[in-house]
Amino acid sequence: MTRRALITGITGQDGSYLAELLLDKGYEVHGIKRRSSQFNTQRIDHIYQDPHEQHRRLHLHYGDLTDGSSLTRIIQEAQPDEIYNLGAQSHVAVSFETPEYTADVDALGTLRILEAIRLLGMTERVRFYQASTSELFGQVQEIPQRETTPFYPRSPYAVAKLFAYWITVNYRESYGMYACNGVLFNHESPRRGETFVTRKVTRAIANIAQGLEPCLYIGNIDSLRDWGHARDYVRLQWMMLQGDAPKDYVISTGEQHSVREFIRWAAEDAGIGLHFAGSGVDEVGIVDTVDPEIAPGVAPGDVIVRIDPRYFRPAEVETLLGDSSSARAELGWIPSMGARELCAEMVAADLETAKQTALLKAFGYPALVTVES
Ligand code: NDP
Ligand code: GDR
Repeated sequence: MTRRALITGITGQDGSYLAELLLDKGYEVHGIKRRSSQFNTQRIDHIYQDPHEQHRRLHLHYGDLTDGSSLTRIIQEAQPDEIYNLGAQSHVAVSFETPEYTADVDALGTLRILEAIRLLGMTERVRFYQASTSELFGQVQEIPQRETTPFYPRSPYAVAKLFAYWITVNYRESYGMYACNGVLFNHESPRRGETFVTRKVTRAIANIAQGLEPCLYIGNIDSLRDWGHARDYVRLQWMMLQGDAPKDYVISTGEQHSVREFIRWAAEDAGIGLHFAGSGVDEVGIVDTVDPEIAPGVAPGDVIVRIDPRYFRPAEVETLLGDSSSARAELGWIPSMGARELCAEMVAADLETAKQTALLKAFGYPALVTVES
């Protein structure tokens, strides 16, 4: 029997990697996408299957986590064995601007799915994965953070995810559902949204190296995070639904680095030696050395990083470091990549795009075709 999975948030970073993984494993994959005035399926275009194909295994449905009836309809149509709830307003800073919407999508959206499963009489059939987050730890009560560390959320996003965490536990305990939380620490990739800090940095540094942008404006560079690769983390999401009993796990690399360190690595990978000078909002990143082959757009002495307080948050999560020893011991999960290698992969991808853009800008389309062929 072909197994069926439904992914909310299939057009996002994790959704796209998870869809790839499940298709590779032979699943029939259903995904929920939102109506948008522009195409929003770029991350899954490479696995897209034409709806006119008879034997396709990827099916996209229009729906929204704020629209309970659409969720019920899709679950009824797709008849999934596994549901991965990855859809969310996932940007912490944006959640301070749109707290009510964030709660609607991230907290009530989770409840709507669980309730649809229950009302459709599918509690015994469906296994449910909830995308929980290290942001639940917020103002950390213990270092490193593990499954038993108390939560202290510090943003509307994190508070909404706290509700989602507990409603998932509640449906497991009340209705005997196979429902579990993956408490995932930050995970990134070349597909990461452009406004999250790692991608913002790798994209801007690549553009600066190619002379497309003068400067990276950034917020709190002292913030400490435990960054892993998204591909490793979606593998774990699948593993969590294959067990004998549902259980919540913390997932992390166990390595911690600062935003400042990440910026320096990205510059290094883009052929730029960089040092920081000044302090507070006057701190800047200055170019020391340049490899002109990779970074023709900058010169020693250029200031290419500046602090902009508009990126500070009303309440910050200063430090996160995970202890994922339970997942490693019980599920055999091991991350394949640490933050340094991850940064190099992201810079390489963004440099490729920046080089193409620079060529297009300088010589037009024929030059790009000549270089690529
Ligand atoms: P993304 O922001 O890349 O993707 C979010 C997805 O949710 C997109 O497909 C988006 O659609 C969809 N979405 C947003 N709003 C709605 C809505 N109202 N109805 C239906 N779908 C919606 O996030 P990631 O892939 O990085 O993260 C996946 C999940 O994991 C999220 O729930 C996130 O909060 C959580 N998480 C992420 C971590 C990380 O470091 N990446 C760490 C811990 C948890 P569209 O493409 O149209 O915008
Ligand atoms: P985070 O990720 O808030 O941890 O949430 P993000 O990359 O947005 O921020 C990480 C840290 O970097 C600091 N920072 C900046 N952040 C952004 N976005 N832009 C900036 O210019 C900037 N300058 C400094 C932030 O203050 C923060 O301390 C991510 C999301 O994927 C969530 O959905 C997920 O739950 C958590 O990771 C785990």
